[in-house]
Amino acid sequence: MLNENDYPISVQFDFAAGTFDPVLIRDDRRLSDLRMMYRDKDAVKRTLSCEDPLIYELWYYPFETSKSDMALGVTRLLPGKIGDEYHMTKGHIHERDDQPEIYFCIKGAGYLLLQTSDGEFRAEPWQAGTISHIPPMWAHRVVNTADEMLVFVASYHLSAGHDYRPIVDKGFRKLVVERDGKPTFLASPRWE
Ligand code: M6P
Ligand code: ZN
Repeated sequence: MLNENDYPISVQFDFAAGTFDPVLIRDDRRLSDLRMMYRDKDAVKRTLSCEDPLIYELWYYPFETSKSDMALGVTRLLPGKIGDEYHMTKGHIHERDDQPEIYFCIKGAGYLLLQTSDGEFRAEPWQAGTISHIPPMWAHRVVNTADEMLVFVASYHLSAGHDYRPIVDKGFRKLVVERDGKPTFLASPRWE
């Protein structure tokens, strides 16, 4: 017997705008939400003393049925840097260790950073059209290294859960910073 949440739903994605309609939940992440993630604490302080810039927008549509759940998320990551470090998502690992995710880069360019709790690290170069599978047990973060907005679509089970603690505590092994106008990987001092 189907209940009212068990029927198919479609939303319409606008590729040029990087938005979809209808959207059920919208959330903003500002520098104050990411202050622990950036290396240059003086740059964070200096910026926050005059403004709290928007780093990314999250657009969600949770599909919850009587048997399962799945989320559609669209992340809109603005171009820019804090100090010399590019704008990025906070990054998280799933609370459930059997839960993967798909990320699909629609617009812009940058990197998907992936890391296990043992410190295995990968950086997947991203451009519009790249689709990445994030296996279970890999923390994930997206970095925008271009001068336009980076938009990606995510799909995952809502039951996966978001754990931000390992990222706040130690961060990723590599920081993505600008050197001579180009994105460069820097070993994080927190891993040395
Ligand atoms: C994607 C999904 C979401 C995540 C968002 C931003 O849309 O992975 O689950 O919340 O990106 O990433 P973060 O939570 O690390 O800031
Ligand atoms: Zn995830």
